[in-house]
Amino acid sequence: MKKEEQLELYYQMVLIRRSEEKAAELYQQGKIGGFLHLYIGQEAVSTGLIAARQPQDRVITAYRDHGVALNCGIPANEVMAELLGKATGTSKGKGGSMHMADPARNMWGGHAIVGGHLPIASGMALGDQYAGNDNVTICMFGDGATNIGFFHEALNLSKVWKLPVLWVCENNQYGMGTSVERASAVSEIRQKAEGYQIPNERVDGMDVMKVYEASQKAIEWVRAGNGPYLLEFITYRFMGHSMGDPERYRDKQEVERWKEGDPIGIFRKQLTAKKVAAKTLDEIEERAMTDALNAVEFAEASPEPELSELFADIYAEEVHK
Ligand SMILES: Cc1ncc(C[n+]2csc(CCOP(=O)(O)OP(=O)(O)O)c2C)c(N)n1
Ligand SMILES: [Mg+2]
Repeated sequence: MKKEEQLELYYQMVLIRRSEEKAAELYQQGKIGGFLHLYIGQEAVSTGLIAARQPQDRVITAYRDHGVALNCGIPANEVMAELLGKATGTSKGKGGSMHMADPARNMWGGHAIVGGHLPIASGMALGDQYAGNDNVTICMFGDGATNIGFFHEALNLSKVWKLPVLWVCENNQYGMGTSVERASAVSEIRQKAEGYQIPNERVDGMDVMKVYEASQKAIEWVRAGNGPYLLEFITYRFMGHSMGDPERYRDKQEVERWKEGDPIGIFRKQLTAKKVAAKTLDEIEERAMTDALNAVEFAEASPEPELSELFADIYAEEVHK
């Protein structure tokens, strides 16, 4: 990857971090309603993964979706406005934190039902296979989702029908307050793909370049018509499951240990070793901060959705007319 592209990835990772830090503040001020699940600590996964996709490749994920939305090219202003429930948000302020979406950018959401979007991913891949194009569907989900029936149905059909889908498990060690060891019969999530004879790989998810390389190989393998592939990225969320999590299930030392391997810090060291000046990286960090602050300003100044919008964009529209 060219140096400029690497610097762009650095920018994206810092933008996610700064935007979410601001979002946490806004949540505490009562300006964001509902749940807020932060991606802080996991930035390398979606940043490296989505950098490896082509624009025609579809991305679908769970509710921890702010970083994914930014990586897919949804402007920070629209992500922040969505968090505040404003009409200028990427889902017109009617989706909120868990439902960031923009089909024009091939970002198919933001889904709140654990595992519920996996069969949707198989369906999208089936649609592309039927249409005869070479799009790849990239479906991201947590370790917890792999204990749900949807996961097994979706993986099974994807193999039976040789669907062009890349399954991406973000193993951040916990599903809410339950560790992988306590919830999953196998500790290596990738082993679950073996049951469906889906080729798979376990990769360090704190190193954006390793994520990128593994993702690029896997995406092109799927695009070549070989059927599904599963990647398991080992990562960690630095914050609670959602805002207000008392975190009684893990000790502070464990969190501190993982923070020593901060994906932004790791990437900064790698770039510095490649002779990128500290000043260049500092400027990128400042730009990300400015963009996050501008996004907050834009979101706060934006209008609420009109009442007339209440029944627009829902299946039951006709019934309510
Ligand atoms: C079907 C369903 N069951 C339970 C929940 C409640 N719930 C929300 S998040 C979550 C944990 C999921 O963990 P994981 O898939 O590892 O994702 P992470 O939060 O770690 O990103 C649960 C059980 C839900 N949203 N949907
Ligand atoms: Mg998890």
